[in-house]
Parts: sequence; C-alpha cells; structure tokens
Amino acid sequence: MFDKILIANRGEIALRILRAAKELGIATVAVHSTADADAMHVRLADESVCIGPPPARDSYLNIPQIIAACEITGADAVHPGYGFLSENARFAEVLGHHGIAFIGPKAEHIRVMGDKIEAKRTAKRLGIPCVPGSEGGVADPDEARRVAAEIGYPVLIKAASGGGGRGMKVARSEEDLESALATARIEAKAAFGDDAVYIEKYLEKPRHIEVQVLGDGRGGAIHLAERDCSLQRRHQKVWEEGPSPALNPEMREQIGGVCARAMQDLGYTGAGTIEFLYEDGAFYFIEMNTRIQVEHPVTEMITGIDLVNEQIRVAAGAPLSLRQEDVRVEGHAIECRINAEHPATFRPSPGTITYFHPPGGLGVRVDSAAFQGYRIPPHYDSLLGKLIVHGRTRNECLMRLRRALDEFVVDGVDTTLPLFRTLVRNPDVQNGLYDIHWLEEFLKTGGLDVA
Ligand code: MV4
Repeated sequence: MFDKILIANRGEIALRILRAAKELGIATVAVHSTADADAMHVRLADESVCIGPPPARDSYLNIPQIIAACEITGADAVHPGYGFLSENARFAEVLGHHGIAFIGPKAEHIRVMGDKIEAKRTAKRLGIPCVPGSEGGVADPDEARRVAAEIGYPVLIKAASGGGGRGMKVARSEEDLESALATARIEAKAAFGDDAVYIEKYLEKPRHIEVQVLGDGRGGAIHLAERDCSLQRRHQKVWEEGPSPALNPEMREQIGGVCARAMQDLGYTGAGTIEFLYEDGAFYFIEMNTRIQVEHPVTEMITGIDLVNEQIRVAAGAPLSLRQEDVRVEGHAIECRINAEHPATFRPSPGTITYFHPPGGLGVRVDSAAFQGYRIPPHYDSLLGKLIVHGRTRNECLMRLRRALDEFVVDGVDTTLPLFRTLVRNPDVQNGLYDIHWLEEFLKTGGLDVA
C-alpha cells in the first residue's frame, strides 16, 4: 500500500480523495495555487506545496511542478481527481518514469478512450453497442454522403478529440452535409488542434445513462449499475440520479454485464464510466471516461461502495474488495451540483461566503470544500459543492432532497440552489420523464421564476 498520496487537484474532489486516503492510513500531500492557499484541502492535508500562480496552466496543469512536489515530499502516488490532468496519458507516463504510481487506468487506456474514434472502435470490438455511423474518421464529402445515406438523416458530425459536446454539428439533409462537415473540421482544428471527425446517426430525444465500472488491472472487473445524467445544461450535468428511472432490473443487468465483460477483456484498471445514449429501449455507446467522475457519490450512496478507496487499493496492486455478486443496489440517490452562479443566467458569482449552513439528517451528504468566510476564487470552475441524497425509494429520495434543499443556506454569493428547489417540485422531474433536452427547454420557457 502507498505511504503518501499527492492529490493533484483542488476543491471538493481534493477533500474527497484526502478522506479516502486518511481512512486507509495513508499520508496526504495537497498541492495548491497561490489563490488556494487557504483552501480546505490544504488545511486538512498532512503536508502542502504551493505549485504556482492561480492560472491552471501554471499550477494544477503544470506537470513539472507536480512532479517536483512529489520529489520534495516523497509522495509515492498521485491521485488526479477529475478534470485537470486526470485524463492526460502523458502525465500518467511521466509519473511512471519517476517511479510514482498514477491512481488511475493505464496510460494506453486513457489515450485510446481520449480519441473518440479509437474509443468507439474499441467499444465495438469489446461487444458494446454503438451508435450506427462511420467506421472511422471521415474527411471527404463523398464518403460523408455515402455514410449518411446508409444510416439515414439526421446525422451528427463529431470531433475525434472532442467530447462533452464540444465540436458537434447536426446535418438534417444532404444539402446541409457538406457545409456541416467543413465547419466541424475547421472548428475541431481550432479547438483541439485535430480536424479528425466522424459521423453518427443523430438520436433526437435520448437519455444520457452511464455505467460505473471498476477493474483490477488483471482481468477482473465489475459494474456498479448506472447513473442517469440527462438533466444537463450546455453539456454541464446539473442533476444526476441512480438507478435510472427509465431502466428495469433486467435492462440494468444486461447493460451492466456487457460493460463488466468489456472491461475484463480490456484489462482495465480502476474506476471508469461508460457513457450511453438510451432511446426506445436501446443503448448506444458514445464515450468512456477514464477517471472518477463528479457524480460518483450517487453510486456510492446506492451501493455502499467507496469508489475512491477502490481506486487507491487497485492502484497499489490489491484486488477489488468485492465480486459482482456482492454488488447490491439499495434505494435511490440524487445529486445536485450546486454552483456559485446566478440561478437563471448561470453567470459565475465568485466572492466570499458570509454564511454557510449545509443540511444534515439521515441519507443527506454534502461534498463541499466551502466554509463560512471562504473566498471563492474566479480562476476555476464554479462548483461550490454537491448535495447527494439517498432514500429507500425515488419518492422518499425526492421528498428528502426537497427538505434538504430548503435547509441549505449559502449567503454572500449567488448559487443555483433556487434552480434545484424548482426542479424537485416539477412534475416531469418527479415522474422521471425527461430526456437530454428537457432542462434547456424548461429554462427557455421561463420555467425558473427566481427574483
Ligand atoms: C449524441 C447525441 C445524439 N446523437 N450523439 C453530447 C456530449 C457527448 N457526450 C455526446 N453528446 C451527444 N451525442 C448522437 N449520435 C446527443 C448528444 C447530446 C447530449 C448527450 C448527453 C447529454 C446531453 C447532451 C446534450 C446535447 C447533445
């Protein structure tokens, strides 16, 4: 087992990793920019190292500085969290060259899944159902026309180096196709330095359902059911829940089993999430995330499994602490991502928190690094914390979430708490009848009446 883990991240996920390390008796090193000198993860870590000025590229993305912090402190492992360097294959490799363990998948798996064309090719080879589309990249308009004619319009053109919705273009007819292809390639080149694009059948009203997997890196892998992340705004997840209100136990077992077997065949290490679009009873692979995700507490609350603990153990060469038959989904969990943003305009609202009162009680969890007097810096994402609620049923979970949201007080900055107080009372949300477009349509129609 590791002696000392350096946490190459900040905010609530840094705290989350620190907690898992402490419970395993492992020493912790926090790294921080000058803007985060007073942050909670710095205060609670055994040691801390300032790695640079506020801009992420000079601090949390600065590989030499992070390696230096490992050398100074003698850390023998690094946990990258999510975002920043968490899916940077080169970072995983460089750490290996320094004899420092990367708490995550093998660099080759990070690289494969980071290229959306290779990811899809690999998924297909592993028996995961994919969206119909081009075999690989498409550059030529004639090839694009042939593929689109075969799968039928509308089609979606996606950037190989994209992901998270960046660099996508819909073409609803052959007349639109050539210009959509050219625009997608130009935008992909500008955004990612790579103009490779591929084509898929465009699914009009799917849900976004993702399956949590854990691999031991030696051919053992399990699934931990799914999360429904369909309530999104501009590709930012807002409300995630598990299990999905759209699936029954048979479907859960079917898609979970496909994912677990695929990860066994791949020899995957650690936590991963396989993302699907779900429409008319069918699953379609779109991407795989090779990191712990923001919404992992939903899975922890319905299975009782500490995913970060599993990540650390597996990275240190231990087996998974449980077999597939030990995984039980109990009840229902919902996560609300509370951002320091205006609830209607979503404009970031950095500043000082003058009053902070998180909710409590049975089945209520708040993952946050905020505190009274904390000054939210403007340099990073606006996530203030996550409210995760568990209930024996979805209805009990909704009622508990409603109570917890009403109890939650954050003064001094704008937050999206009012948005969730509206959503938890909305009939469509209460009935689980929403697809990936529902939230943006709801917001467009002025569904949110905040003063
Ligand atoms: C799609 C799609 C419809 N059809 N692919 C968006 C981000 C990335 N995960 C893939 N995304 C989509 N891919 C096909 N073939 C619709 C989306 C999409 C979406 C997916 C999940 C959650 C929210 C979304 C919002 C807009 C579009």
